[in-house]
Amino acid sequence: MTPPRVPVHRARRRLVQLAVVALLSAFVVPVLSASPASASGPLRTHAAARGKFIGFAAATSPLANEAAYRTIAQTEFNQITAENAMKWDATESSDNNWNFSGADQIVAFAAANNQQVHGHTLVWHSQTPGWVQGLGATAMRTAMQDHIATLAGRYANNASVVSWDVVNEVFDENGGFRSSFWYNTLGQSFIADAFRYARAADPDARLCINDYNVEGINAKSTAMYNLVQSLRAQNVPVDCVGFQGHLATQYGFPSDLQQNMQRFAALGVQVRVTELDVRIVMPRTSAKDTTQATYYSNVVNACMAVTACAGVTIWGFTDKYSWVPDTFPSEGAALLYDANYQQKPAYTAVHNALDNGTSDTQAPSTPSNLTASGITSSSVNLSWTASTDNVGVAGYDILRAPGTSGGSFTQVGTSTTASFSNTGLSANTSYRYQVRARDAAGNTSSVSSTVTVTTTGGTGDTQAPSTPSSLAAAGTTSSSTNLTWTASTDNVAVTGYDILRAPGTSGGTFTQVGTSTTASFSNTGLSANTSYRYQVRARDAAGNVSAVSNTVTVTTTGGGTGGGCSVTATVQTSWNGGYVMQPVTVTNTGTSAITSWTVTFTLPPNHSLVGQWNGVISTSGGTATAKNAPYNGSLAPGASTTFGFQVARPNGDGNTAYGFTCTTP
Ligand code: 9MR
Repeated sequence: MTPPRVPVHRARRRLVQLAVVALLSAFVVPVLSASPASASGPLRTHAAARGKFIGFAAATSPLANEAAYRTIAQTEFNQITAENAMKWDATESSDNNWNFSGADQIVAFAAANNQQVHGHTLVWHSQTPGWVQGLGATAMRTAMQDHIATLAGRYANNASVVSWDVVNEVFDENGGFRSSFWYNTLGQSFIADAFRYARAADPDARLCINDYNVEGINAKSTAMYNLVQSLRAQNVPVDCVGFQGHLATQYGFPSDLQQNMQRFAALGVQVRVTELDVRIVMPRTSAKDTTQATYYSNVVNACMAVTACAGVTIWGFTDKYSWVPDTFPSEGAALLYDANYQQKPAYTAVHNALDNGTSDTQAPSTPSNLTASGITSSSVNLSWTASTDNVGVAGYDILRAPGTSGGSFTQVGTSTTASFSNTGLSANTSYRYQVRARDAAGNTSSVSSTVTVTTTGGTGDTQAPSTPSSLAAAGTTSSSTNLTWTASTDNVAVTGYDILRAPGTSGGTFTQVGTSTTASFSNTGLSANTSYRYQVRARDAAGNVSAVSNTVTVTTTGGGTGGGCSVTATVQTSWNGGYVMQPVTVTNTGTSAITSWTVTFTLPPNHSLVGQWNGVISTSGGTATAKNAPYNGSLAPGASTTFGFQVARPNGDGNTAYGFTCTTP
């Protein structure tokens, strides 16, 4: 078990903090000269090459006023979180009295520098004004809904803002719900409500639950795991889990961070490190710098090793601006740069973990000969001469500005070939286009020449195709189904159909799973013994879309019969009073696929199950029965899956669970 850490969050008044900062800064003396910068290429280049983001929490004042701060912010990072500017007290200090200045400032900076923004945070017990805290249940829920709708809604169509912390820090250290004014007034339903309101406000944003001291496998992270699992089972739109990562060298590194992220990933959510910093007990020494650097590389390496980990956000980058000394007066120096913007060993550690020894810093050549053709009242086809690159061109960004001059270029699409069709334009309207090339390392070329396009008059086609009818499914196997429908008609011509699918027999949302140019579609890659709902809609060349067809529900067949299984169980960690068994590995030892498994085992007297993941465990007396989770029952011959659980036991009792046997189904 990770040793308990001092809670990292203290609610404080901003004014008090500012006073403390002023007081402390009178005593700040530079302690160490920073290590020389040996690393090549900025952090963001290497992160992008690995398909991840590397971000920082931005403070609005230096972002506006300090060139040195701005330069590092734009050069090194491809992701930004507002450290304070998007919180409730900053945005809606009294009911319906909005201030977006700081939030807009950060979003504009990110857009100008091709950085994604993670919104932080919609619902939190801290930094929320008194007027909210004092409301009765109905008014409080309404205030929450209004706040989410207005704030997340403001950026819903902004390409830079891609994700939100919907709820922040809802657990206490023992894994119970935090006794906040939210919980005390509304009960735990405020969490599901917040996610549903956020999805309604911005249907495309990735919606996260965020907390601290959940980096390792412990009671708090297991409570979070169980909550995310149960919310998703109820179709509450939780897409992502944020591990804040406020670490301190004196409390040890949570060595099961990667394993913990992996178990969340198995729930189908994205994971991310949202607020990383590694504080030390002052003063700095080179030994402490080295330990700190190791913590930073461990975190980055864990994220790199977990496919579902989107990236790492550091809670600031310079020790000049860090929350740590305000809250822990004898601690600090938690970030990558010292207070004079000199890189520390922690910077090099992050760089090397991202770089992984393979750095490509050469940008592709500039795309040339950009031309427009096939201009209609609502679309244009662009083509250009392909770029070249020392490693390979990974794709092109398509940029567009309004009118024939002025305005700014923003990205409207990407292409992996040297052409792009831009649809959804207004009739009789001018647009300017440019393209730039990127490579896998995230190096971007200069932009091409500009081409100006004016769409044709509004005599275009505005009539949608008729609705596809008689949608039916046939030939359903354990992994596929064939759909057919009666073709639509259109005043010009039907150009294709969108195939939409929702999970289960009710609930969930329909998302597009394919397209077809004929009145049939075969959907493969389905799970055995599983229900799905389908709809189709038709489109024409002008982008007009029909209503959706009738819904057809399909249940796939079982995935084979028979097959045996084996189980091996490992004690991952134990302490006086408890232990974690992980991984418990189930293997299909038969010759045909299985679709479910059951593991039984014995808990010694007075042992009780306190947490479980990737399986559904019930107990009766000392006998425990673990069945597969909905997503890990299907195993091909020879394939394995794992689950885990945590047990509490009497102090001084060294026994662990035993007698594991596996059967199918
Ligand atoms: O870094 C933030 C600091 O400037 C604020 O004064 C403080 C107020 O509570 O919040 C800090 O950021 C917190 C983040 O929003 C949520 N997780 C813990 C962070 C550190 O306290």
